[in-house]
Amino acid sequence: MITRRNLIGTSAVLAGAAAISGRVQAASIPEAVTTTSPAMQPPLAPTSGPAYQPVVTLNGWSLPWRMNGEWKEFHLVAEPVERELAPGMTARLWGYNGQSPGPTLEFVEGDKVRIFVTNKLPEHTTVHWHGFVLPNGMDGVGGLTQPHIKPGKTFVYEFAVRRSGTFMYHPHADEMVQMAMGMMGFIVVHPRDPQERRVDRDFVFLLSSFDIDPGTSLPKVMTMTDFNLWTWNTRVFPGIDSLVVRKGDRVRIRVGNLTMTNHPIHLHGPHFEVTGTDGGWVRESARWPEVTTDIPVGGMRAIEFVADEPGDWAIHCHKSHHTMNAMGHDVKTFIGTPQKDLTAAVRKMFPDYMPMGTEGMAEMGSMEMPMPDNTLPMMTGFGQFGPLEMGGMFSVVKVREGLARDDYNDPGPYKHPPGTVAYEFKGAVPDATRRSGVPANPSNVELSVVKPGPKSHSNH
Ligand SMILES: [Cu+2]
Repeated sequence: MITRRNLIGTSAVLAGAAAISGRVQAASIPEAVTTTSPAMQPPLAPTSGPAYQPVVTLNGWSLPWRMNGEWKEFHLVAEPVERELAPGMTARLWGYNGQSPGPTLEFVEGDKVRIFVTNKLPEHTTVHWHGFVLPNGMDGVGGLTQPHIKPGKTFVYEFAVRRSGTFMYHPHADEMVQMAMGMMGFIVVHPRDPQERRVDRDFVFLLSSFDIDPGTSLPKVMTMTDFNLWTWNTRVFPGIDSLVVRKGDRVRIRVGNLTMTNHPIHLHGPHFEVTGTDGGWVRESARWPEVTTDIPVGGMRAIEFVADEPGDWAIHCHKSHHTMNAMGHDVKTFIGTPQKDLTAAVRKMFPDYMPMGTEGMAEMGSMEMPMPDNTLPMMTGFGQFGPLEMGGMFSVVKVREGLARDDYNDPGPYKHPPGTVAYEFKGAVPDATRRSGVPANPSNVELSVVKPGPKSHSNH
């Protein structure tokens, strides 16, 4: 639910804000629209300025703007926020306009944009427009290109948008802390001609990571690589929206990476082409098909495919620890180790001790174990056939026939045509036998070594 927050001075201005000369009147600030719901908002169709095909932000929304003369004006508020990572866990973060990530900004090639940034954080901040070519003084690097935005202050960024593509915004002030706290957002620049690079559905999400101890809600900002929550738009599976598409749709998915490691994003089913990178659109002749595309740190990728195969197709990071929720990384590996004796010994000291991992970790996917409040199971989420044993960076592309053009509602699990689901073999299974002639014991193998050198050729 989007609500409007009235800032001091707002109402007085709206009437008289026509004359613009690059410098704005102090009182002329557009409303800061805010929301706290993690529900995906429908795409925000433009009602002023040039037309474009809006994007869909997973578990997010796009920020409304106002036209003020030839300027498109937005208002971002940097502030502490609460974000539900998935039902059962809420994190205390910093973000923009009620949320982390902040709202998606949608511009059009050639737009002149003016972005008001109000700082309601306890420390100074700035905003860097990641990927944009703009006047150096608008680049948002605190200390280098501008004074920091002190708490309580509002700064104005103004620049012309030169090219279409996929971009991000984030602070460039104490960014180690501010990005670890969730400050980031997506920017999409649409082509001036709405028919150019047109797709039917255009999804965006940001990769971020947090280190939050089970039972707590504040990220540990000093963590550098050993994060325990790997998120898309600051949500973890099963809290991440499905990407619902209509069979036959041309689909674009844009991903930006603001974590401290790369993420190989893998899509089951449809093959895709990388059509955009940080630097712009990929020429058609230079595209190649992939099923996994690596999103580098600080990088952005746009992938596109035609949804011609109905089904529930997994899309996830292929680093398997990144499809887990909060987990201890210093746990010993016990596969194949009987823990019976050990368990008895440990339980004398810790009555609640539970042995794990003797037969792998799959048991974690369905077990109910006592957990502190405000945390999530390491592996979670259920499908129509059982536990998915996933968390973190995982979602599902749901390709369905006969959806309406703007229908993004979850259609539920895929109904497989009869005879198209993997099934149990009920016949007799013979014991495995070794092929004759293959020695079972390496020590029985006789090696005949031919030494290199002039003499070794005598045998040829
Ligand atoms: Cu990953």
